[in-house]
Amino acid sequence: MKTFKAANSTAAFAKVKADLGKDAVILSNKTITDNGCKCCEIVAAVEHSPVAPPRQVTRDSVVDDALQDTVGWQREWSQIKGQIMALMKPQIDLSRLSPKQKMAMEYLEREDVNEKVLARIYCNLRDDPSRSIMTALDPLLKATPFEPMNWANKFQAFTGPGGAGKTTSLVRLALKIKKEKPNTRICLATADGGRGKGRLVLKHYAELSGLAFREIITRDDFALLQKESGQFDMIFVDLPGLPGKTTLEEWVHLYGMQNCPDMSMHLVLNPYYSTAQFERFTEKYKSEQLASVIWTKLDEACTFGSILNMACASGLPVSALSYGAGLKNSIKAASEEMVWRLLFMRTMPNGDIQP
Ligand SMILES: Nc1nc2c(ncn2[C@@H]2O[C@H](COP(=O)(O)OP(=O)(O)O)[C@@H](O)[C@H]2O)c(=O)[nH]1
Ligand SMILES: [Mg+2]
Repeated sequence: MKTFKAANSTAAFAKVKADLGKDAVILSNKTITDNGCKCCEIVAAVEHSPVAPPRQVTRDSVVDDALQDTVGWQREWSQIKGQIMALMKPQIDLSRLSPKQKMAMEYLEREDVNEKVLARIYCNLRDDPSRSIMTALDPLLKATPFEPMNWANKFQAFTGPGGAGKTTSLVRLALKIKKEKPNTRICLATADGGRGKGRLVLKHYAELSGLAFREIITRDDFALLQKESGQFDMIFVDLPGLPGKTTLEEWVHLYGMQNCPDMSMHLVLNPYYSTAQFERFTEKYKSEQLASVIWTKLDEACTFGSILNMACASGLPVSALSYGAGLKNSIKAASEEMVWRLLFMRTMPNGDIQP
């Protein structure tokens, strides 16, 4: 049994994993005061349990296991799908398409739309030379614009890799809603206190715009915020970039957010990560609570195929598009048309055309 102290639960948990490995069991996780500063203390241990006798495998036990482990089940299914797609790839015969369809397929490939998605589009087009590329694409991508009427949950949390644009997007979307509906009672909460900068940005804008500000150092603070959530119409939660081996599911458990039905999580990503990196992030940020993807730094990207790839891989809608670092006129609630304009015309959501 060991005690770990750090500025917040994220950092303390990273220490637990580095020291005790992935089988560590958390015995307690509290906010404490150390030298006058609030911080997190986790007590963790590694359990050496006797090896359980092998369970008899029956049809029911297999189904039970699968139902209990929905994430594992999805992973397996996505691997199977990947293998089917790999087998299908040589079957893509562009000469079976009409010249217009073929041109569209070649264009999408140049825009970094991946093989899996191209195979799906091909199957949709193959048997009907008059079918337009847009009717084949339409079912693959959905947008749910980031506007309060579409996102009714009280808690809106922003997750994703460090530097992706979580804090900036959160601030801009919160200020946009405040401007459109000044009576909305908004709270900005940060669980990213450790590194300092994001926390200060959030605090600064909260003070400047008359929004409430809360800090989430451990699960105790989140429980408190849930208790006082009646005071607010919307609570924006800024999550930290997760250290090396920590997954979003582990992190959410650590902060007691897994049983918060009133929370939507948005994954903030840039379109220009490599394929391997996207796969890594899809694994790391997989969660039942993920509700949308927010794409940022569109102004810095030269292809946008990854937006479609991610929509197909995750089934999540796109909710917002960010295309500049400034606070003003740099983020928009997403629509499907905006994404297609990006992909086919390199047109930013504000109408600017990418050279
Ligand atoms: N060019 C550009 N920069 C952006 C965009 N969104 C965010 N940034 C910048 O990216 C950097 C990291 O953003 P931040 O919100 O702190 O990322 P976080 O670590 O995910 O919270 C900051 O310098 C932002 O100004 C965008 O759409 N375009
Ligand atoms: Mg941040």
